[in-house]
Amino acid sequence: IPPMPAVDFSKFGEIETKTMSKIQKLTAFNMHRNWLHIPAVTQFDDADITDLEAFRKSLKAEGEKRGIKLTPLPFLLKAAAAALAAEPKFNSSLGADGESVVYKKYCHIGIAADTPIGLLVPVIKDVDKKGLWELAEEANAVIKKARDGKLSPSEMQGGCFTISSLGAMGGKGFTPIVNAPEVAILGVSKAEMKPVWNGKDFEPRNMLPLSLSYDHRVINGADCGRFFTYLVSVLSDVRRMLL
Ligand code: CAO
Repeated sequence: IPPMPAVDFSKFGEIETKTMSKIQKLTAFNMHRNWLHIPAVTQFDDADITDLEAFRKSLKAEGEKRGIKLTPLPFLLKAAAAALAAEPKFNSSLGADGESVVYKKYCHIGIAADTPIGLLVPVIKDVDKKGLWELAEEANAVIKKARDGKLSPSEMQGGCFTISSLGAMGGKGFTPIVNAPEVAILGVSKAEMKPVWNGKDFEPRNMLPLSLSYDHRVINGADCGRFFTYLVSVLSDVRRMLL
C-alpha cells in the first residue's frame, strides 16, 4: 500500500494535536486490518417495526416498575439470535488456515457502544437463552460499565456477531466494518414513519433501516438474502421470536 505523505497542516492555519487514547489506537488498527483482509459486501433492508414499537411502549410501565429501560436493542438482540440459529453460516468464523469454517454452537452478540474513551464492544453471552427483560438489563449494565471505563477484557471477548446501532443519533444507513473474526455485522439506523403500500392504500408504518455487512469469503449473497429476510420477518412480527 503506498504510504500517505505527512502534511504540515500548520502551514495552512491554526491547529491542535491530541494524542489518541489506547482504545482509539486499537480501534484504528483493528478497523484497518479488517478493512484490508475482509472482502465485505453490505446489503440493505427496512424492517416494519410498527407492532414491535407498540409492544415496547405497552411494556413501559412494567419497565419502570422493574427499573429497566427497554429500548429497541434487546429486540434486535433476540431477532439476531433467531436469525443466527436459522442461518448458522452467520454464526461462524473462517479457520486460521483459511480452508475451514468454524461453526459455533453458542450465541454471544457484541454491542458497539460509543464511550468517552472510544468505541467499545461489550458482548452479551447466550442471547438465545435469555428473555427481553434479562437482555435489556444486561445490555444497560454492560453499556454503563463500558462508559464508566469498567469493562474487563473478558467482557469484550467471544462475540459471534455484532450490532452497531446509530438509531438514537440518526442517519438513513451506513456500511459497518465486519468485526473479525466474526463474519457479519448489523448496522441499525433511525426508525421513521413512512407511507407503505398495503395493496390498496399507502399506510403509515414505522420503518427501521438496517444494513448487513458480511465476509464474502464465508457468506454468499443468497445466504445473506435468507438471513436478512428472516431477521426482518422476526422484527416485523415479534411473535416469531418464540418459534
Ligand atoms: N430508531 C429510532 N429511535 C431509536 C432507535 C432507532 N433505531 N434506537 C434507539 N432509539 C431511541 C431509544 O428508544 C431511546 O428513546 P426512548 O428513550 O424514547 O425510548 C433513545 O433512542 C436513546 O437510546 P439509547 O442510545 O440510550 O439506547 P440504545 O439501546 O438504542 O443504544 C447503544 C445503546 C450502546 C447501542 C448506543 O447508545 C450507542 O452507543 N450507539 C453507538 C454505536 C456506534 O458508535 N456504532 C458505530 C460503530 S463503528 O463506528
